[in-house]
Amino acid sequence: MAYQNLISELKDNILYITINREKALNALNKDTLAELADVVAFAGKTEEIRGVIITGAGEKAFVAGADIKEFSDYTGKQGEELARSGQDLVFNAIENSKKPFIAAVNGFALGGGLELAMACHIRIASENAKLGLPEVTLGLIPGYGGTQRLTQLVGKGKAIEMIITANMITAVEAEKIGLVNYVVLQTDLIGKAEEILNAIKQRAPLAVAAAIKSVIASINETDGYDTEIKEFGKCFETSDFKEGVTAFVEKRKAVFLGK
Ligand code: CO8
Repeated sequence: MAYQNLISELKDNILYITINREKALNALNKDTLAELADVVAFAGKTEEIRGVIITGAGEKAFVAGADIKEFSDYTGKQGEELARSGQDLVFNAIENSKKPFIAAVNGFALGGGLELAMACHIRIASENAKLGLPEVTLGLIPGYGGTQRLTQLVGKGKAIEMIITANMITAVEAEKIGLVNYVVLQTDLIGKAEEILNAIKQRAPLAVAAAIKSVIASINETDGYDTEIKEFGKCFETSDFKEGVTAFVEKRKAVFLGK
């Protein structure tokens, strides 16, 4: 697919998405968000895609936030609309996707950039990455789910501190508080994400999707246990379940078809 602000490439069942506005530190303007919405929907419905890696162009920034120049004269209503549509079409769509998304955080992940990383299922940061939600320096608060997802990931105390001080933290600090899963050299960043997705690619696709849905239900639904029970039951109806159990008994590697 040809996009103006993204590079998207499908290779070995992995969709690589690079946010490509390097001169603006990959800030998310409206066009980029629309393209992201499109590519996220494409990932969800394309069977061949087993996982997605999102990163930023260049070595300085993952995404330095929403495009400040674009919303500088917004009214409250426009701000609310932008936040709502962005959350629905991009951030929640990523979190609720059947495909695992990994954020490869290659530099600044600020504001909407950190929110994008937090919507992904797994985060890996390069050593030079700096993460933060600096919206209060602009007289705003996070609007793409940051107040919720940061709290879920690191707890109320750290989340409030990060949001109301607007201080950035290093990748190492982020790993310590559970905001990123791994910190690696920048040169190893995509390789680490591929290593994780290559492991996931060996697993039963429908079970992977059911597991993501059930974990996310612990946050977004009133009865996540019930979601888990239903998803657990559905797994028994899949051919992959029969294949997984048969392969175990026959002492061979399972071949999953996602059915
Ligand atoms: N938006 C637009 N342009 C940006 C952004 C951004 N978020 N970040 C950087 N840029 C641009 C700069 O304006 C500059 O452009 P130019 O060369 O034309 O002047 C270029 O990128 C390079 O940036 P700097 O010269 O500032 O680079 P530095 O190395 O000096 O500083 C920083 C790097 C620290 C990352 C700095 O650029 C910075 O502080 N950026 C802004 C970070 C920020 O505040 N992000 C949060 C934005 S608000 C947000 O994300 C809200 C999300 C919810 C929205 C809900 C809907 C409304």
